[in-house]
Amino acid sequence: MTQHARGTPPRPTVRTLLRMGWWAIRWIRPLVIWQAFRYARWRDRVEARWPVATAMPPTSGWEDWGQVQDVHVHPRAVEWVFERGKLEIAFFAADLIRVSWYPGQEPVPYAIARPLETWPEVAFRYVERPDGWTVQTAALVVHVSPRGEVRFTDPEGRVLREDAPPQRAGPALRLRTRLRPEEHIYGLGERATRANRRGHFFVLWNQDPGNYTWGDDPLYLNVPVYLSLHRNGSYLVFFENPYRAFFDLGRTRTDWAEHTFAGGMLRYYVIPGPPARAIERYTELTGRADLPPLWALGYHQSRYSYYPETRVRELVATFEKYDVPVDVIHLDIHYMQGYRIFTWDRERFPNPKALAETLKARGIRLVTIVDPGVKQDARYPVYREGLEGRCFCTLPDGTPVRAPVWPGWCVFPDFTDPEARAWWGTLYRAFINAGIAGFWHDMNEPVVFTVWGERTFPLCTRHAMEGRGGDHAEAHNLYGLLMARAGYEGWRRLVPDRRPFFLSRSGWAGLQRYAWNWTGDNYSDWRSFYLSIPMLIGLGLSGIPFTGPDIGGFQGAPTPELYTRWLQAGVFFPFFRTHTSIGTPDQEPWSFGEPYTRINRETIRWRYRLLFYLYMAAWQAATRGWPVIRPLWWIDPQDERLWAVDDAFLCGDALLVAPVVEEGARWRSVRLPRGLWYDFWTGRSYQGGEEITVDAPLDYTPVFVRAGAVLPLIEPAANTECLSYRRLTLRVYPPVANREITSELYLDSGDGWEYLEEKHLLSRFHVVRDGDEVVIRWTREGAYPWPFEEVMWEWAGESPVRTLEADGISHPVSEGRCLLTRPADVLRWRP
Ligand code: MIG
Repeated sequence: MTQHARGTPPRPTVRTLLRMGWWAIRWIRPLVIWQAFRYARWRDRVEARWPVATAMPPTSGWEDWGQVQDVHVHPRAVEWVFERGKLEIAFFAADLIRVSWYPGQEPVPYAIARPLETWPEVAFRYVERPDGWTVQTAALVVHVSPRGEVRFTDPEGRVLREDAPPQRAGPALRLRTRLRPEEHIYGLGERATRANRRGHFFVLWNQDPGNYTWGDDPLYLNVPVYLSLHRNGSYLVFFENPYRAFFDLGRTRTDWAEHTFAGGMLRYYVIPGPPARAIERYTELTGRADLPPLWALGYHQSRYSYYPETRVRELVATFEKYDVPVDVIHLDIHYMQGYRIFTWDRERFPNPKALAETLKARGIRLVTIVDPGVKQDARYPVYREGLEGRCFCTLPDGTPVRAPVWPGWCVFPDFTDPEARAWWGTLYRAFINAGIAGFWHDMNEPVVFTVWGERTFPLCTRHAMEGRGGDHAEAHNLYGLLMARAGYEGWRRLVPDRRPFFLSRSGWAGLQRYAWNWTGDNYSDWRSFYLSIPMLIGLGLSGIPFTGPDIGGFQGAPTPELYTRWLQAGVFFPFFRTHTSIGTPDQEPWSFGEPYTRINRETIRWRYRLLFYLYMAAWQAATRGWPVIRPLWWIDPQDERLWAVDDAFLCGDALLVAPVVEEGARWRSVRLPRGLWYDFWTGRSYQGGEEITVDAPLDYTPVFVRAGAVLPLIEPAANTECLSYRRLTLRVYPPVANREITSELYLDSGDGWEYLEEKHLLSRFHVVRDGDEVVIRWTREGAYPWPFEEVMWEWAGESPVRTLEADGISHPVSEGRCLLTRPADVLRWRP
């Protein structure tokens, strides 16, 4: 058992302390370290004065709800009255139910995008049985026993999940769930471990781990949601409870999961069904991302920090000199005046607007970092305004909560207060007017500097919680989510006609509605590169599709080879950004000399060639909640051999990416899902369902294309502002069997909201083999005009084709290619 499980506060390891100490001495001013010492003392005092019962769950005193006394059936819910409380099961949809055990403190529904009232009524059947009661919808049967066991089965009677009678001790709650021997578990937000979470112990408490590597837990962003896969099927469960929680997923007892919450209510949603469908439902409940502006899918360059302005201009010039595409440059904390958020250091950046304009003229955008801490400085308008508006967090007696961060003593907005959020949303105005294209939220776990103890606010800090009131034990995990919400809503008011771009380090369930996420302060080593794959898979399965690691690693310096390999994998990550820490060597695509510069340039150019492919995956995320990065089992959940794969992933519907995560490796093996696959680089086909070994020269990372796919490729460009719409290449990977495979291609103007009013063009390519021929039916919907002048059709099959018939007219195919000027409805490839 860990310390956490025994109920004592998490204590950093000696290693972390040493690491943090060294970091602090190097980069934090001595005065601020002194403040961190004073903060720690003060925090201990106020926490002793206002103890919080929900700081940590107790180790003893657990009791259950007793026996069922009575049952009530309502139009959308069934209620069981127990000796010590009640159980309510509410129906959102046939495959979405909510389980609530009362008493308990109702959550403020920050995660929920679609409340119960907005779902159509669900038909369900209620049956009394000798061993309890069942309620049944078209997709799920729930059985409740007289002592409070709850069992979920599919309509055929296969057991999906079995919960033991829950327990409580004071405000704390505990639920044990039986695990099947082969059960695999995915999700829980951001985790530094394998994609399968089975057999691990997790803490759900957002925190800045300093730097992290495999096994460190928790990190910045926790989501109490997971997807479970076993031989009877799959389901998703989401616990709507933001308090500190411990999930022991079969570590202490291999066949049981134990979920312990320090407070709140035992309320969870269960969604049975295949993973893609379950995530669609989960994101219908908790919301989906907006379609990002197209430029956000381009390449981003960052470091801690690019300054002054001349350095930024030089950086842009160097991108041009080396002919490396780039869309976005990120400005880290040194652009500010003494780390005061929403200000500029006028010596370093004399004219931000002019800078943004010249960059924009070259197609490049600026994103600036924003921290939640507001420097305590009477002459600083943000501080004064926030104070006047009573926007900052306070203690129960009204004294402001003050803690040191980069600027020294700071106060912190209470993002659980709608008025504070509204005020905060206005602060971006001047930056938006200066041409800043997006915002990067950091330190929002929230984290503060302290010499000992938890690096966050005192738990007795008060929060508005939309007026109902609460403390930091409840609001902590919501802080990053609500900061993102404040920024996002501010943007939507200030900039009605452009899509927002927010990047957030912390978050909780529903973050996808407001922001992208990057995985924080990793290391420049091979292990951390490897780790980024299961991390992104896990975030995607937690509903957060737009994610990426610091490419090349944050802390330390990557070898040239590591940087190149990481960048090659990054082409397929939704968020494609190089970032590095302060005091590290240059980490730009050309920083490592030849042949790396040439390879890195080509790598980034591939990102731009694949841009509309990625945009399509982004559109799927926005409309269905599907992750962009998917585990291999996504397309074949029954194939158990794929359940534990961590070193390869699917990007969108058609591509399987097998990054080279080992130093010096020039080949690697990969287990392909069943079906036919094509090597993207060599064109060679492979029968899936097997482990194969392929070449992986330094120039590229192995990528495979699913048979039946139509892959859109465009000409690379310096950035998304200067994309050429002269030619679209559609590469056809012929299928073997008679099964129809559908590929999608989504196009619109790349920004703005017109796409919501049909101003988009959704193409579907239905590909099927018909004897010797391959037939493609191409349907198009939406009012956005086809933007390309010509389509180069490419045949990626191994057997030769001689003609391509487009709407009845034959065209010769030469070397597998055929140039057409217009879209067609039916195409036939003929040998
Ligand atoms: O304690 O703003 O994760 O990306 O460069 C470091 C400086 C604070 C942490 C972020 C990192 C960023 C850095 N920040």
